[in-house]
Amino acid sequence: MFNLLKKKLGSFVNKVKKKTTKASKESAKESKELTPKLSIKTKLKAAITKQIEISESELVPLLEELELSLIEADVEQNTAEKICNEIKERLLNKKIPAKDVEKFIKNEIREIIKELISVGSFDLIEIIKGKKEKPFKILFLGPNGSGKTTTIAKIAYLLKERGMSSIMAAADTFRAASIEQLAEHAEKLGVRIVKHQYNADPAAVAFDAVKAAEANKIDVVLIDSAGRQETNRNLIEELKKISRVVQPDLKIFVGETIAGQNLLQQAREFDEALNLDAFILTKLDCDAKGGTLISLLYNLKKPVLFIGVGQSYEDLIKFDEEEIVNRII
Ligand SMILES: Nc1nc2c(ncn2[C@@H]2O[C@H](COP(=O)(O)OP(=O)(O)OP(=O)(O)O)[C@@H](O)[C@H]2O)c(=O)[nH]1
Ligand SMILES: [Mg+2]
Repeated sequence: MFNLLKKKLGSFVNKVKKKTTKASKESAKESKELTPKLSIKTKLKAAITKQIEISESELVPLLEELELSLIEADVEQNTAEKICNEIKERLLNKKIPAKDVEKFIKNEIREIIKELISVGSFDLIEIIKGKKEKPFKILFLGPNGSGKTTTIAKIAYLLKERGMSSIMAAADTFRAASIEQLAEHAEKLGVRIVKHQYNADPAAVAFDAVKAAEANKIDVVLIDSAGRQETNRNLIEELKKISRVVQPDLKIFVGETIAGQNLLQQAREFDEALNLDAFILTKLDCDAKGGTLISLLYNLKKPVLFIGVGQSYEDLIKFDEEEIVNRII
């Protein structure tokens, strides 16, 4: 009896401890004010001119703090450093109103980051509608487990909502149960699917899906592909072959926001081999801070078409750079 009580009390204490450390971590995050420590000389000048110019020595600690915040939010390390250097160049010796310095600087930083990651996106539905000859062909590719198959189902759902037809190509003939997984989505969504046997040539599956779309006047072909543990050479060759055979209108990289620092490297390798057109990033609902998006946009300069925020078909939202930057700063 006593032991049980002790056990219960112990777990209660642990829970409280966890909560308070979480709370103190959060307040530590909140206490990152990004406030420059102004020198007496700057303050005096401000009192007279109502403006300040932040010197390098005042700016450096603030930028160190910012770099840390970016890395904590999963921005890739070199990218965080480059962004901070850029901010330093732009803020150094800039005339700032002496009132609300902190608010002004935070806004400036937000605006600079937004500008650095702005790549000009496009609307997928508009682009599809804009193509004269049907079908519009999209190849989805990316690392293992990143959400390619689920995202294809979400896109098929979206197209249906917008009154467009689609057909799925089960061109992941590699992973066990991948064909059944896609077929299940196709059935639920009432969408056609083209599939072959496991280990069949993925390019042949994609080719047949395009032919079926042409014969049946289907608007869009959604081509699934295999993922591997790393960007394995065979996979890259396989994807290149699909690309050669069906000439997709878009090659979309599907990556997970929770992949953290690795994501940029993965996307770079796929991009070098296949010349990507756009990204869809998944799992932003899984406690991801979103810094991975900043790294991709800053370095690869390709639009992010959608963000995955859950496992249901509706959980696909348009990317909003404002919201991502606000999540981080
Ligand atoms: N929470 C959440 N889960 C997601 C999201 N997108 C995909 N998933 C889940 O992630 C897991 C992997 O998704 P898949 O669609 O099978 O990923 P894949 O890239 O096709 O995987 P492979 O075919 O093995 O390379 C599944 O359990 C999905 O339900 C998302 O936006 N949020
Ligand atoms: Mg898959």
